[in-house]
Amino acid sequence: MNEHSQANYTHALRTTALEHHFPPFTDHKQIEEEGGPRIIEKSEGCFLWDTDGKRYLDGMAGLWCVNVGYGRDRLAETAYKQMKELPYYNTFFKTATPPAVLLAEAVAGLLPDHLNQIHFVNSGSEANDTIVRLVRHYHNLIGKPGKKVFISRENAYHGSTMASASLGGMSHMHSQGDLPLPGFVHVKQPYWFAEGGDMTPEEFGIVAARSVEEKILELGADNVAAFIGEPVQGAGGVIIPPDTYWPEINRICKEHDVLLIADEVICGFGRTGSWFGLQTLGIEADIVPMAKGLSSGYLPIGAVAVSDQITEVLREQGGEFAHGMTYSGHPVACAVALENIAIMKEEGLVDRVRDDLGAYLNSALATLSDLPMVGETRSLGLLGAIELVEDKATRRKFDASVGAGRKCRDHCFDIGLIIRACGDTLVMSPPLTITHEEIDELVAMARTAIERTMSEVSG
Ligand code: PXG
Repeated sequence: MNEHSQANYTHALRTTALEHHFPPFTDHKQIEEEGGPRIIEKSEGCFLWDTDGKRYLDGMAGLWCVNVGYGRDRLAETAYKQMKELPYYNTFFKTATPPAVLLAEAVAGLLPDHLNQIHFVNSGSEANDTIVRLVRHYHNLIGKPGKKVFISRENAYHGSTMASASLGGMSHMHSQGDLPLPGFVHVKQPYWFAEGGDMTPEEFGIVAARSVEEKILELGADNVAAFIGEPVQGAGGVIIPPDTYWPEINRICKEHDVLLIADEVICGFGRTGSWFGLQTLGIEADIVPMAKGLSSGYLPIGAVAVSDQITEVLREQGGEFAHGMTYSGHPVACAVALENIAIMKEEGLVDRVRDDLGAYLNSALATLSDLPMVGETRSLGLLGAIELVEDKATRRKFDASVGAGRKCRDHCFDIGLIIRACGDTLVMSPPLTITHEEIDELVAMARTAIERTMSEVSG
């Protein structure tokens, strides 16, 4: 296509998008004013191209999911082969398919010993919705019908359906759809940089964990079903808890007989340098939702891993588990996920994050600390964050009306880098295949974007 017809093509798609495509997590009026969405059309490795031929380094791995990077022929060939063999069959009513069975075995093999049963769904939201039903059902079966309330954290993200958004702690989501539903409460997040005040991170980790215990005591342990937390909060701003946090949460959940759910939708599949974030951080979970990196986003699939203790009760006393979706354990998605795990193992991607890339990203981000606007950089594995602040010494944030994070994110796009802004926290989660040179490129582009933002906000 020549330049002229390429521009026409882009314009036509953007206009049609405005006419017919009702997009998620988008201000519809704003994209209309901007002439429509940017249209991403091609990919390879860690890079994306839009319809104008502009190249972007994808510092987000899509939406925290393309762990093996773009352009994997093996995954495309696996999907093609499975579609020819058996494009669809369900896993209801005493039936299964080879990919579903083999993927369940593979996922169980990556998890701690007590997590052996894997229930498939199509997304992280469905995984968490499923867990709400499953946990309530379990407590009814064991004669503790009062244990129904879920404790989560402010600013947590657990999905977008009615129950998973109720589990989440995002107030701007709650205000749409009259959420949370009854039976969901939220406590302090372990976000030292924003909320730790004069405490050391270690002291604050204990305080944040104890807010769970205080809530349990307030509600009565007989009324509390479970606590859910992401090992590292992703969409909330890559919030890496102080070292004291998760050990204290383990103690509290055990002591008060509260199930512990580790939401691994972002942290799972190598992101933190172990197969699961719970292994990196020592979380003793009873139930583990996952999605995203399970198939590296090549096809939609999620899963819930359930402890032996719970599955035993469901098997012995539960009768038929009356829950499932048409596409639960879809054979093509399962086959692709299985191949995705095989690629990760063969290329040693998880070890690479633990032994090399995690430290490399950490030091590369730290070079940004000389910028007056950078209050902190932090990372764990290939989850990274840059805090933009008005005053470094006191960690004082900009007034929300300044929109520093949003402005900086937009500069990144202009320069050719995709990272996300959670308020004024820039976050990233690149493919696990990223090279040192690409990390250097990412950080250099982030520096330019922050410098442009600094001159913009300081007049
Ligand atoms: N749990 C966690 C921890 C997530 O990050 C979900 C559950 C829901 O998964 P599904 O597959 O239903 O989207 C998520 C999803 C963002 C962003 O803006 C993050 C997610 C989804 C959309 C946007 O960072 N995380």
